[in-house]
Amino acid sequence: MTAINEVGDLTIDGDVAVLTLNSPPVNALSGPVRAAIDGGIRQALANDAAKSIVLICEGRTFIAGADITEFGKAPTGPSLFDALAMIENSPKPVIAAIHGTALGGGFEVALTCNYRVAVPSAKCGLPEVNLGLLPGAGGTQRLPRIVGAQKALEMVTSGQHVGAKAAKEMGLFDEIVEEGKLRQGAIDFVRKVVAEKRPLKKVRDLSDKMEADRKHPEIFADFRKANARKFRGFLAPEYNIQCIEAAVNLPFEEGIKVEQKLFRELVTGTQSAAQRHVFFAERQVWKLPDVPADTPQIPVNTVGIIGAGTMGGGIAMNFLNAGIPVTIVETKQEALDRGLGVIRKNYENTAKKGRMTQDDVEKRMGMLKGTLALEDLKDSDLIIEAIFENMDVKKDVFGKLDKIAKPGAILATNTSALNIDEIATAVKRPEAVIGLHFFSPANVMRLLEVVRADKTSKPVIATSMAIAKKIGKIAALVGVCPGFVGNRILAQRQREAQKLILEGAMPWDVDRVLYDFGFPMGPFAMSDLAGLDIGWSKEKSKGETIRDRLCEMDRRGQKTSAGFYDYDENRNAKPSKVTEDIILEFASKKGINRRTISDEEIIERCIYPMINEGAKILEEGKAIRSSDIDIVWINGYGWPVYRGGPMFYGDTIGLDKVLAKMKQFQAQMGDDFKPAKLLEKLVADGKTFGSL
Ligand code: 3H9
Repeated sequence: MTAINEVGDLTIDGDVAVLTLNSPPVNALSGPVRAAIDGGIRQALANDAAKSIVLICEGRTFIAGADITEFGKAPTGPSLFDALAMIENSPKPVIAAIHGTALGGGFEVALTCNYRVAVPSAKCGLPEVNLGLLPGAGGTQRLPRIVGAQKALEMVTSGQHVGAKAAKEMGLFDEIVEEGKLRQGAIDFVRKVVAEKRPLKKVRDLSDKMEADRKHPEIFADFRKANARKFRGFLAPEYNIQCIEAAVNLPFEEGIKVEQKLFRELVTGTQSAAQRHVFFAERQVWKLPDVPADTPQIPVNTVGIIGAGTMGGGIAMNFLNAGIPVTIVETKQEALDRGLGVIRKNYENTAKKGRMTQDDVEKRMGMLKGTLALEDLKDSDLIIEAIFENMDVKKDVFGKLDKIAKPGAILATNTSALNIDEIATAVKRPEAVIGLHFFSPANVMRLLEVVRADKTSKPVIATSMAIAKKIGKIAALVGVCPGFVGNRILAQRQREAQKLILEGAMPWDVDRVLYDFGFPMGPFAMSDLAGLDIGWSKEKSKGETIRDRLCEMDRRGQKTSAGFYDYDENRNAKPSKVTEDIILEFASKKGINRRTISDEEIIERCIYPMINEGAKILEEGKAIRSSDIDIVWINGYGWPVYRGGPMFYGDTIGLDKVLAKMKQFQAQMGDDFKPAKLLEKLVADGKTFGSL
């Protein structure tokens, strides 16, 4: 065995040179890994005994891509193109031996090899699009030459991982070898290649699929049209499509030039920077400075849920999907039956769409027990209260739970607004109390705010984070404050949106600007969807707000075909004259001199106070990191991924610009815009949220 460098070594196994890379955690293509490939192939070529070369990796995976941390830094060592040229120009066959995930640049390395051998559990893919990128090492030119344009388009714009069996069928893998016997399997395969004197297959030379696709230029227009909604706002999918188009229409070398040019544009742009930030933020969010990874956890084998309404039912489905039995409690048989019925209907709808079998439906329903007796939660390891938002009622429930729940059980509340420290005073074991704030629909939305109260124990926090992961959520640990992190920031945007429509904009102006910013919908369309009457009561309504007036007229949102907007029978929204008149009347009563409001002001008024509130949250220690706030807003409120979250966005546009506007607005409109101390300090120090 010869060491090439600190991450690669070469072993001559009879007539086969085996180049092994070992760069934990994922063998990413850092400078040393590129140097090991380049140097390893050179040495293998210089060794007369070696007739062929196997490229294999140690650890959990084959190369999982370029080293994302290197982007934006000065490159060291040979370029990836140099390393790939060594492989592709090798006169001896080079075989990639794949386990784990061959992704991005890693799969591009494999596509440059003459053959690919993999174990059954291996996967491959080009997920660059999820980082706002495109495969920049020949992947967009080689992939379609094997699978054709249509399949290549699907793969590069979705970033999907393809399993070994499918990869073999598509021609991406040449041979599947026994699990655990990859090295020997690859050596046997390459010996066969040499013995049979098979030609040195180069993917770049394949042309039949490209010639066939050239006769169907409509593939691209059709693909763009079919995916327009999904790709809205993102640059990378379109750039990926252009590269596949180049593969079909241009010679290989010309196609590579297009790929290079577009890759450079993306990698230096703000969208990819934002998406790379999100990639790392999603991994950081699980790391809790004062709750180490080895904190003891409480085994959660059974879950109790109090309340079978929309939230309780949705929460229950998460656990049933993960194979954890649930007991759900209601106070009345009718409500219980309704709740259980909704859960069954949701599952049956999924089955109808072919995404689950009827057997799966029955299995899940078989793990769900409905009851009217709170005592039935005495054996639950985790109990989640999901009743309506009333402090007295919640405290009463927790008081009762305290007497019923077994020692060590976690007592969680799904409150989105109430003070969890106060709820915890209702029990003699406040260390067991935590907030698990699910977002509606709870079985769909990825975000979970795990709310740590003053006395919550570390095992309870560690277990809550672990269980969140188990049920497929992304969890952010936050502290107790009004609205926690997500809704507290939302309140800023909502307040400004309401003010703007009195000052001169219309709801559809605000919605359009925020939709164009990248949100799935604006605040007024959102209110119509949710129902304007949430938290509104006919008896108490005094016509004091625009919402009061709309609800009083039975314009309660989409469900009544009218709210801020008018809706046709297909739920298409149209600006409403009625709403407009109400707004104008309100503004005039308040003596507001309406003015033209620019799109720019809508963004600044709605978004900058969110960034400022995020700074206050950080200052108060209610979120651990600014990137955790970004995770909350991306996964819970539809913040566009390509803008990286509110805090990253603040850094991108410049905190000095945000601060200057906040000060200007404060002078004009008062302390709603009072800058956070942290914002002032960061600007004074020339720092960003990302630098904290
Ligand atoms: C590319 O290839 C561009 C080329 O086309 C062009 C070049 C010219 N770099 O996810 P995990 C870290 S773009 C650096 O928790 P899992 C990760 O941060 C790249 N670091 O494990 C984490 O660190 P920590 C295209 C990376 O088992 C640790 O590894 N490739 C990279 O759940 C473990 O990660 C991709 O987009 C990287 N490329 O999942 C693949 N990848 O422990 C991105 C991971 O400090 N990676 N890390 O928090 C993945 O999808 C998953 O990490 C993978 C493993 C499926 C591989």
